[in-house]
Amino acid sequence: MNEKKLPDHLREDNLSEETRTLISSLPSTKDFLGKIYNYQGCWYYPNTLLGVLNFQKGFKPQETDIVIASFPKSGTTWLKALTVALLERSKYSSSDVPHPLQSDNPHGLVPFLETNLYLNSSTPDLTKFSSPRLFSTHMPLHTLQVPFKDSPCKIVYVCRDVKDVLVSQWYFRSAYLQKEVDKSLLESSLDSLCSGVGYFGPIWENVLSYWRGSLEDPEHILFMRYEEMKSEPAAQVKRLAEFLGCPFTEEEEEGGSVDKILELCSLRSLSSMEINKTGKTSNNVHHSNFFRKGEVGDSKNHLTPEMENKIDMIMEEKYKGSGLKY
Ligand code: PAP
Repeated sequence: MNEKKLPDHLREDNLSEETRTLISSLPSTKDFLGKIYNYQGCWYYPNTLLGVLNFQKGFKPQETDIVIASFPKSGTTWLKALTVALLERSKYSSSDVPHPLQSDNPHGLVPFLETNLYLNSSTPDLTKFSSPRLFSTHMPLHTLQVPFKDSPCKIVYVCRDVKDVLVSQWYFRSAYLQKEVDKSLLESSLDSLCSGVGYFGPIWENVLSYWRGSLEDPEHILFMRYEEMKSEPAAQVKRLAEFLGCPFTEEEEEGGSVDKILELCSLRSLSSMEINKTGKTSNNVHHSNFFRKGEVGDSKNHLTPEMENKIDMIMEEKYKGSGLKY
């Protein structure tokens, strides 16, 4: 694979000699894209790892910060859109004013700490963010919390059935590698997910870190599930609004505000916006790649019963005793 074609955060061309020396002592291995390193229990491609280190070194939290967290392909784009729509709803209640979601992709509005903002510097310019600042991450909770220690910021995590995450990851990877969706990439993605040795893996540790965090500190960490957002969207969006400290008023509910937000952020609406049909992220990923089917259980159409069983068995063992059911 030609490195230049890969999105910036998956490459290893940002590293200074100093960082190379620093990360050379970390456990490392190779996956289908290149070298990955284990830092604080999680695997990263080199440029992303530099972003994590930059973030831990330079980030200064503010009390009102909000972080959207997830394992990749778990519903991040949707949760970002919903959060923006909730927080901005009073400013854009009239349809004459263009909504921020119409001028940028949710990933542009809520950038990733490690793969966007801190990818190239430990002191990025954050002055364009107004309070509450909205950030996102795929890092596990303990890594995120290093600079956020003792900060009352709010973290919203979205979790999704691992089998659907796998299928979504397979399609996404095929798109940015500009390859046909072929079984060999599905198999290597399955191996990496099950072994835990893959980008942001192990998925179980990522999920469990936020699950436990949400049980210990429910005022600051909200655990959401993609499947519940699909099956009871209004209840889940109200739950999110309450957690973020901006609950819907009776008047808003009667005026249909919940449904308007759900409609604005639906896959159909977002994917048909011009910005999401034609734009690219700062890391060079087509916005359209973030929108596919958005269904629960699509894995049934792609995974063999053996593949499903393998994931279910590992998941059962990993989540055993945690109280987390899937
Ligand atoms: P990311 O981690 O790269 O940001 P993320 O947004 O978490 O990706 O996951 C993409 C999945 O969310 C896709 O699922 P699929 O491949 O199974 O279809 C995508 O279709 C789905 N998705 C994106 N936007 C929405 C939305 N508005 N409503 C529901 N699902 C959505």
